[in-house]
Amino acid sequence: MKRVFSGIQPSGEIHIGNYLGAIRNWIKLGEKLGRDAIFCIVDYHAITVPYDPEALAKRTFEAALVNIAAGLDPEKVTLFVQSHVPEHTELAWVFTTQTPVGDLTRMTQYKDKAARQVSVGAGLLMYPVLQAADILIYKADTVPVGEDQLQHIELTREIARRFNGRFKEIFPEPQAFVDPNAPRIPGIDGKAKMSKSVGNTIGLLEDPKQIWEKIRTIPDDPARIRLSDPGEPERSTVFTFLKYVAPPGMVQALAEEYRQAGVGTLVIKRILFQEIMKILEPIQARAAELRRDPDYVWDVLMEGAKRVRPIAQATMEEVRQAIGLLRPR
Ligand code: AQP
Repeated sequence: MKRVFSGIQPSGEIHIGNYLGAIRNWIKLGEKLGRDAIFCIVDYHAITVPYDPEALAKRTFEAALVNIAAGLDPEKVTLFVQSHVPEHTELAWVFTTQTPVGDLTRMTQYKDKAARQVSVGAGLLMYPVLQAADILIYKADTVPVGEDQLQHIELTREIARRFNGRFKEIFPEPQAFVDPNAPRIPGIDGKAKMSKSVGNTIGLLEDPKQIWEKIRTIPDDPARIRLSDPGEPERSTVFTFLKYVAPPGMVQALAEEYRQAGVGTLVIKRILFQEIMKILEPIQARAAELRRDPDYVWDVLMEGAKRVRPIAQATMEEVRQAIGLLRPR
């Protein structure tokens, strides 16, 4: 592993699914790789679905702030905003011309998101092509993501392979890196995955009272109607969450009691709330500090873009020559 790249969309509040599935891994990789751990707030991706232009800049800044608050160390890694390095979209266009439409229409994320829209923009279809450009412009070999992104990373490999075969061997074929302990965090509705655009999230900076209200709604084993009914932890979304955030010994003991109807759901939900807040409290405290010093976040982002842009420019120049463009004299 020499260089990693990953991105996060400023399309809403960053949630514990993002944290457990991706950001936690980014922090670990940053410890190992330093500046070659490159992380990006992908604002051009966030505009592939309907969005509020008034809110985009603020959300982009917030996404950076939350990542730093969550433990991404800007003194070690590189963090920047996608639109500050315009070569990403330039490379995406080149890849667009080389990617069969059929490869894009079969993407699960495209199908899911398109189904939720009245009018589907072409940008939503091209989403994974831009993602491929984000990764390949830095010749990254590893992409730490949640399981939901595996199909896109496979497409990135195909795009690299196709380009290398047709023009010139420029790009590595990057590997996805999914945390086996948290590949896909479900939504608090117990369905699919926790997702900003579905609104089934627990935000990293959400008010604890609001978080508790949400935890109260997490579905329990539907077969357990009375407190005296034995429960099956495997059927309870409360336990699914608990496994991600509480020590295994604690989860095992609670599961045992639950099976014997020795503990009420509300008690387990209280414990889940406490365990989640143990993770979120330091993040929220650090975020409050960063809010008092926004210039620090600005400096991180400006410095990050300044550092990676020459890499992106050099790759783009290789690409322009490889595909046969007339270069200016
Ligand atoms: N529920 C999840 N479990 C594990 N990992 C997840 N990720 C997202 N949701 C989960 C991972 O977080 C990283 C950043 O995701 P993103 O914001 O760029 O896009 P996303 O995957 O599409 O996240 P959302 O919340 O579902 O956003 P919307 O609804 O706007 O598309 C990625 O590595 C992702 O795998």
